[in-house]
Amino acid sequence: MKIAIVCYPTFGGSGVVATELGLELARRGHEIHFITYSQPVRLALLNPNIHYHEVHVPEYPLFHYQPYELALSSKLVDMVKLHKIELLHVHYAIPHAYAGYMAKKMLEDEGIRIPMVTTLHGTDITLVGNHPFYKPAVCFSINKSDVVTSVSESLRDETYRLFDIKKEIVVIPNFIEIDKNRIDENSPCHRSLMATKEEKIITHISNFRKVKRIPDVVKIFNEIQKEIPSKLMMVGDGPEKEVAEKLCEDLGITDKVIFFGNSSEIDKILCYSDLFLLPSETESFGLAALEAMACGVPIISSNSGGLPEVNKDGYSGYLSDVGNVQEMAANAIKILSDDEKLLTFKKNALEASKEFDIMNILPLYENLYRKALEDF
Ligand code: GMT
Repeated sequence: MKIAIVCYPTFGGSGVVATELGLELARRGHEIHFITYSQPVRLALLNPNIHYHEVHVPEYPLFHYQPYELALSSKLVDMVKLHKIELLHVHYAIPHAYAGYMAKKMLEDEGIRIPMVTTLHGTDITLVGNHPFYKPAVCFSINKSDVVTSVSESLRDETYRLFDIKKEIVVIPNFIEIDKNRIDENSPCHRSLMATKEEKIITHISNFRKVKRIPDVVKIFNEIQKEIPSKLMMVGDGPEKEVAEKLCEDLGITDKVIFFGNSSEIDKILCYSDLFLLPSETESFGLAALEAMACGVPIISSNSGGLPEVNKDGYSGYLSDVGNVQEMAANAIKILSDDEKLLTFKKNALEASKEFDIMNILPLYENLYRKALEDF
């Protein structure tokens, strides 16, 4: 199949999922065209089936806001015609589903019909899309998509609750390439660079937005380090990073916390991590948690959104109510203070991640595309 993938090219989960999906589809012989405003961070163009088309938005002083949707839909029209693309798969409803629908309509005017699959990822529904200024356009473009998928049951239910959706929403969970992430016993882990033998390593990876409850990460760690010698690895960047740095200073734990910034080598950090913290306010899935689990790292998370579908309470880690820092810290200490228990949780985390192996999930997308093309 010839498929165009529209996504955000950043470190965010939706862009990562879209890129990994495209890469695996290309390995399986499909022709994949990424259409976005810069090269996706995880995209290596080393496969003849992968094409990348950049959307340029010319700056014009009249515009207070440059019209990206217009440039994207025009680019989609041009690329579909030039490469005879058969299907559009847009990740993150805003503004991709809207621009995709406009492209479909423009193509229809020229006698070209093409189905559009929209994948909902989370904040496009729960935080941003739900804002009254966007809601009518988001609802419209979801209803106008030919196929709609969501990355968890929780997100599907939230979408039905928040919007007047008339279409079936198919749940296809996020995925991971298990083999790639499995810990290689022979490769050096560089644990000794980060902590002493006695210290446990706790990790958090995110875009440091408010929704991730970054101060809770620091507060949970603060409780842990009182009981267990440990270090906290903070990976990623965003508006709450300075807040976290300040809090570490106030709590007198700066020497125990390392801020890495954005990294494309998270597997290397996860390989020496003992525990992963994700106390988010809401999380449609929690791809970062799944990536940690695939590296054998247990999860202490909130129980909001789709997190219970990924992190199995009492098995791959523990779930607590949002904001219950004391319980999260107590559960972390319970796992970390007993080496045998820690080992069991590490094995369980890896085991639980296998449900989301790309080899199980990718055929679901392939079948969905085939059906979309047949029904169209
Ligand atoms: O919040 C993030 O981590 C970024 C955001 C995005 O749009 O890229 O992530 C959302 O999509 C991911 C991939 O499907 C999910 O794993 C995240 O849970 C989801 N984030 C939220 O729902 C807050």
